[in-house]
Order: sequence, then C-alpha cells, then structure tokens
Amino acid sequence: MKLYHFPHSPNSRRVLAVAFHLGIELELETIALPTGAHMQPDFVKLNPNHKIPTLVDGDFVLWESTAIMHYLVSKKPGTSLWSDEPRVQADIYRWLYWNIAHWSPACGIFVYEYVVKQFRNLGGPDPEELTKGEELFHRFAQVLEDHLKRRQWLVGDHVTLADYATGSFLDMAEPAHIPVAGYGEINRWYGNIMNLDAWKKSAPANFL
Ligand SMILES: N[C@@H](CCC(=O)N[C@@H](CS)C(=O)NCC(=O)O)C(=O)O
Repeated sequence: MKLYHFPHSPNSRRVLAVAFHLGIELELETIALPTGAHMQPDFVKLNPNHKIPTLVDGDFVLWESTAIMHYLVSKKPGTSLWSDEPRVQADIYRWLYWNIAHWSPACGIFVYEYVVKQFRNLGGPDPEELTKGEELFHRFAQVLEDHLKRRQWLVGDHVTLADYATGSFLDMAEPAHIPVAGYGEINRWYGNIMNLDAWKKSAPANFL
C-alpha cells in the first residue's frame, strides 16, 4: 500500500502512526505541500480535494485520514486500537467525529494562520481568524480537558484510534501557537501519546 503524505501534516501523521502501531508497512511518497505538489494533475486525479493523506491499495484509492485509519485497522482484525464491543466502538466513533467536526478545525485555524500562510507567502495571521480560533479552541479544549481527568486515554484503558486522531494536531502546538499551554490534562495525555513507539516513529525528520 502506498501513502501519499507530508511529514508535518497532522492529518498524515495520525495515519502513519496507526500504520506503525499495527505493524503495517507502507510505501511512502512525500507530496511537498509548500511547493504545491498537491496541485499536480496526477495527484489531483487520485484525490480531487488535492489533500493528503491519500492511500492507494492496488486499484483502490482512499482519502480522508479517518477512513484510512479504519481501513488499516480492517487489515488487522482484533487490534486493540478498535473494539468488537458496540459501546466501545460508539465511544471511539464519538471522539473521531468530534475531532473531525470540532477539534481539528479549531486547531487548523492556527496551523493555517501561523504555518501554512508562511509557507505560501500569504502574509501574517488574520486577527479576526485568530479570535475565531481562540473561541473555538477554548470551547472544545475544555471538553477534552474535563474528559481526560483521571484518564490515560480517551476511551477505555489503552490507546485507540481516537487518541491518534485527536492528538495529532498537538504536534503543531508550538509552531502554530495553538493555545494549549494552560490545559494540564490535555498536555499530560498528549505526553502519553508522545511516549508511544508508533508516535515516535511517525515523527517528521526535521522540525518546522
Ligand atoms: N479531512 C482531511 C483533511 C486533509 C487535509 O486538510 N490535509 C492538508 C494537510 S494537513 C492538505 O492536504 N492541504 C492541502 C490543500 O488543502 O490544498 C483528512 O482528514 O484527511
């Protein structure tokens, strides 16, 4: 299976970490976002959204990081990243959808304003966007912070897809100025993720 990715992309990294966790070897091809490689016609044919990550498995092309994580899990039945228990599945889905709907978009505002715009020479951060980002971020960070009290992981007592998906944006906290510093439980939990071998192996070779 081949994964088109960009090492600094949080959406890519969650997929890569899950592949390492599951012991699935992926052929990696870097799509250099700063040079616009994601806009090349051959890549857009694979993913009309021109976004990474994108997975190719034979004649099957799959985009959306959460769908790709599920596809990888389907290759390793019985993995502890997922569950056969309907309520545990629902709980993992809850955090995966929450991440897509609320958490990643809130973090994404900071990544776009402080990192992507710099890559693309689009000028400095827009204060209105930052205000919107702060509002959204703090609203949802408090939900995560409260949930994590007395918990090591989002669901149950071990790491699941929910942690890899939700944690991945925090890798960008420093360069993107994501205002997570005051959230002790979130930082403790992200420390657990950072200690995982799969997370370490998925790290980009250089810092931004
Ligand atoms: N919902 C998508 C988001 C993917 C995404 O936004 N990827 C970014 C990099 S982190 C990208 O490729 N941006 C290029 C663009 O939007 O043109 C997923 O989870 O895979």
